[in-house]
Amino acid sequence: MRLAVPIALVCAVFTLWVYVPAAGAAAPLLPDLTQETPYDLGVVTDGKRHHLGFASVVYNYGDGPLRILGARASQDDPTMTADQVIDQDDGTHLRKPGIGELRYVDSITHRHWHYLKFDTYSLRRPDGSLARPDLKTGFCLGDRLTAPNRGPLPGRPPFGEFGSNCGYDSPELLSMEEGISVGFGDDYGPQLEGQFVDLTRLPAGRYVLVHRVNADGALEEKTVANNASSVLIDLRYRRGVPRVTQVARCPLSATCPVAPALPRGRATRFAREAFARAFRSSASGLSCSEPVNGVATCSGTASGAAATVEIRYAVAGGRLFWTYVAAAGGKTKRGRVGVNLGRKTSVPVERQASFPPRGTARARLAYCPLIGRG
Ligand SMILES: [Ca+2]
Repeated sequence: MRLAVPIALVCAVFTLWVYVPAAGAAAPLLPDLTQETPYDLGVVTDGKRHHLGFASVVYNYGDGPLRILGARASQDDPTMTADQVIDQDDGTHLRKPGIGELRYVDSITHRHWHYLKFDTYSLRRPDGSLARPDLKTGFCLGDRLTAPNRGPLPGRPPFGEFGSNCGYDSPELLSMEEGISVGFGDDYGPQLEGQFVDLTRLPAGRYVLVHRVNADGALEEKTVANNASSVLIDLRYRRGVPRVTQVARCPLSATCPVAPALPRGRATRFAREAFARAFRSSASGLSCSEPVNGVATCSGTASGAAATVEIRYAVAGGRLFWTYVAAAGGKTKRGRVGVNLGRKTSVPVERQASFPPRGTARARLAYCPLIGRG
């Protein structure tokens, strides 16, 4: 674990926390932030500009709470320096300093302290390159909803420890605590401030909407393997207005679609079809070995000679295929077959007269109907 033990950085303002050396016998109770798949997608358009909105939620399925403590020396400093405070199983705490900043946001719809860059949203091309960036500025973390039951959570308190007003209407504060208790989550509805990406002038095609928590790895947690989830969309235009279809959902993956496991039986079925496609004839006795690293090698006979077929899944351009390399009679043929990704969902489109200019209080009002949220 990369925890520092900043004895010299103990802040006299906070007498609640006890600092102990990391080498002690106590075990840290780390949070585990889990990024859920983006949901409630919707397009808002005025005919010229188009925003793809979405809801997001992060749960804590760890052993201890995510506890973020911000502090500043005086009100002259516009930001608080944020530390992560980690509970330990003996009741003491560790502190990881400098994990980010808290900034007070004062607008029509926001009057509280935001932890910056907790969660990031991006729209990416199927090759992973960035198509549209994150527009979110910060998060007011809190225990806003109960996490779905996915197994024992010994650290789950009966009630959430953290509120969700984040120092509402209190710009004078010198310290601020935010966080997410074990077994609770922090959610944000679509089209709130920064809960969208800008589709304007984006070419038609397939894109992956990726939500990733703790993207910079500043927060200590049990694992980062569950920190990203994504949705594959298909973007088209009709009379200049986007038509977005949700093609696939990919929990716990930053890429979408994801190639599924290739069972031996399915590989054998694909191999028979592949041979028929390649040579317009059937191979007899065709059977496949157990796939290794996603590749199945299959063999049989055709017209009394050896026939082989290699099968694997492949993802290209936001589409899922199974591919083959078939060989018989001294000839080798390659091909790929598209896989239906299942039910597609049309993303609703809402029209509005116009978008207010960016950066104005009125613009924030359009996307942030709830004071005290976001
Ligand atoms: Ca995690």
